[in-house]
Amino acid sequence: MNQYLTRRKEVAKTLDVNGCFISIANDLIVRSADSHFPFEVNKNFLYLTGINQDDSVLLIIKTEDSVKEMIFIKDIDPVMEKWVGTFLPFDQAKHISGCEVVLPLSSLQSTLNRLVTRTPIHKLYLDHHKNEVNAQELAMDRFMNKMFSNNLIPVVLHQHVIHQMRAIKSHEEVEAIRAAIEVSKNAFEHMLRAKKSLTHEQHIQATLEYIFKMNSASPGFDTIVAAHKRATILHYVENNKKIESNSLILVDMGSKLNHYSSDISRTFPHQQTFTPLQKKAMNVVLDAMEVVFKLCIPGTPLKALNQAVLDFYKVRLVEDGFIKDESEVNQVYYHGVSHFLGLDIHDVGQYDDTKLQAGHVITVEPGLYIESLNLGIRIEDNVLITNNGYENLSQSIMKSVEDIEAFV
Ligand SMILES: [Mn+2]
Repeated sequence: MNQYLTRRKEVAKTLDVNGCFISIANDLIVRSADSHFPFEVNKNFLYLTGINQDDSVLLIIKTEDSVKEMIFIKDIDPVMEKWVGTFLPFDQAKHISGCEVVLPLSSLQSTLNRLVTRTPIHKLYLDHHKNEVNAQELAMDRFMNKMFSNNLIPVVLHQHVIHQMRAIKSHEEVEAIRAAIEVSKNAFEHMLRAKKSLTHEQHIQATLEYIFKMNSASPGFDTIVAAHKRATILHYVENNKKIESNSLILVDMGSKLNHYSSDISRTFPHQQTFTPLQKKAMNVVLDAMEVVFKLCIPGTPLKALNQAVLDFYKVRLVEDGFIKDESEVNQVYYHGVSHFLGLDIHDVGQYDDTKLQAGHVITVEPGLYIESLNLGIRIEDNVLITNNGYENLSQSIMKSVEDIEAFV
């Protein structure tokens, strides 16, 4: 069965009778004058339909004796097609989504009116992703204001249901992530081979992203290339400084291929080899990864992974002389060790009180950041939780001191 159809059937099971689920693809956002930002599809909508076109709408309507699905896509506009390219044809939308009813967007309001009066709909289930109660206006807000401006039908938020589904990856999704990781691997190795001629952070970024592009991939997030003390800034994306000799370079990159992203961090020396201090610090972080890997089995609370890193650091960093007292750990390690990975980089899923399950794909990314030593290290792999443990999907991207020195 079409995977999108299967997923929609799962969503339908969670609706009450006379309920209508609504998911929309997002609209285009104006950049300036008549130009728009590149379209970014709502990943839940993509997950449920496979359709990647702005202004598309999915309705799932459940009544006493049936479930109806409808997808609305933009009416074909031959004039606009000459400017912006072909619109998704209706038969193709049907084929991709496995949904038999694909209608022009211009008929949406009348369809909604009919549903409300004749079905009748008693509850709207919205796929609405807000991070904060008063967050900026999103496409769903605009949609609801336009379509349901005087609405008295109760609304419930239903995005968490799709988020729970998305957290468990299918075989096809894991393969897609694997393919994205392969591109990041190629990019990293290609960049290391060219390293001698790359004198500035932006040269490294350009070299990595060149390989992404050559493999039909794109950056899933703004690539971070941070040398020297700039690597202690977690989301440093300026990437525009000359690289100091003897410094460490941190790259955090994620090629995105067919909508799925990898998220890989590696740290390597500007010269051919690490200094003894850099080597010592690298090995602390690499050992922290092993501590986390051991916990990557179904049933481990997600929170326990980061706690394990903190517990390990409290002993090891004091032992190795990087901090004087365990209370200083938070000054040299100040992010979480793990997040879900998938259609989004910080992928959806329940973060509080969740336990690892087979099918979760998470990052394992301990770091160590000591500004006074001009030292910022982050090493990040992408891990699939399996029935009895884990598979490190990015195992083959070199990360150890020995492997990197040997390679360059
Ligand atoms: Mn990450």
